[in-house]
Amino acid sequence: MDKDEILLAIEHDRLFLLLQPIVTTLTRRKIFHEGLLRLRTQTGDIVAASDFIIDAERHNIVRDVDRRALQLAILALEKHRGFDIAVNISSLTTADFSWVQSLDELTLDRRGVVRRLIVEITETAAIEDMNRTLSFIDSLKDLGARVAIDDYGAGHTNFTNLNLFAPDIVKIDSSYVQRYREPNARKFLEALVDLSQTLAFETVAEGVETEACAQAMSGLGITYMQGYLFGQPALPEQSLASQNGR
Ligand code: G
Ligand code: MN
Repeated sequence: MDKDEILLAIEHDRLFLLLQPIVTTLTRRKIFHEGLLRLRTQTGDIVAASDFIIDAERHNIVRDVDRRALQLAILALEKHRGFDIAVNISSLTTADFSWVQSLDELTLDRRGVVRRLIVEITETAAIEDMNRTLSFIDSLKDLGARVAIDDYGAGHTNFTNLNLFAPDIVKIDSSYVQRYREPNARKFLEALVDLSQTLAFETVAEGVETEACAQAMSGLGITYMQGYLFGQPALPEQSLASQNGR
């Protein structure tokens, strides 16, 4: 996608968030939602974040996209009280303190909103520059936001990093979740749940599509589940119609 198409979409309010529910494993109550960014083109096509973020990075405008996504999340948090939202940031933003500054500025007079925000950082981005990531995470926590490590297990997984990052939540990559029957995946899931108790983080199983998988996650002691079994990404009004909240 070319640069102007993305910039115009930001300017003309054609970026929007779909929300996908995340439920507790024990009661299947919706507890928070992941905001998934979409772009509506001039001709009305809908493009998923994964299909234009790379272009935004290449054109050096991913900052603008991530700042807009943050704005949209804050607007949604204000409009729909009683539940929390997780936003994704690109790997470049993981080292961008001006994004944290935007969060600070956008929420100056409403700090309660920040406590309902979870920032998802992918493991691969997080380990690119450890020191920078650690201070980025610190500054988010200082503001009262929570931090989730996204797609955990998709990269070069290293349990030591989790100790350093001290995340609030670890989201387990769907590749491990969906292979729960295989001994290797199972061992990984068990070890991670063990570690979650030692390091006091919560866990999300991503990509839960079947009841059998949900039962397995429950048996393992995973805290939350996300996936098509519980809801597709949908417009906030739709997604929240059946919400439970906190
Ligand atoms: O990288 P991240 O985990 O933020 O990506 C979430 C993506 O996974 C979204 O594009 C979302 O639509 C997709 N997704 C959500 N639930 C499921 C699921 O149950 N199965 C599959 N295959 N994809 C899912
Ligand atoms: Mn995510």
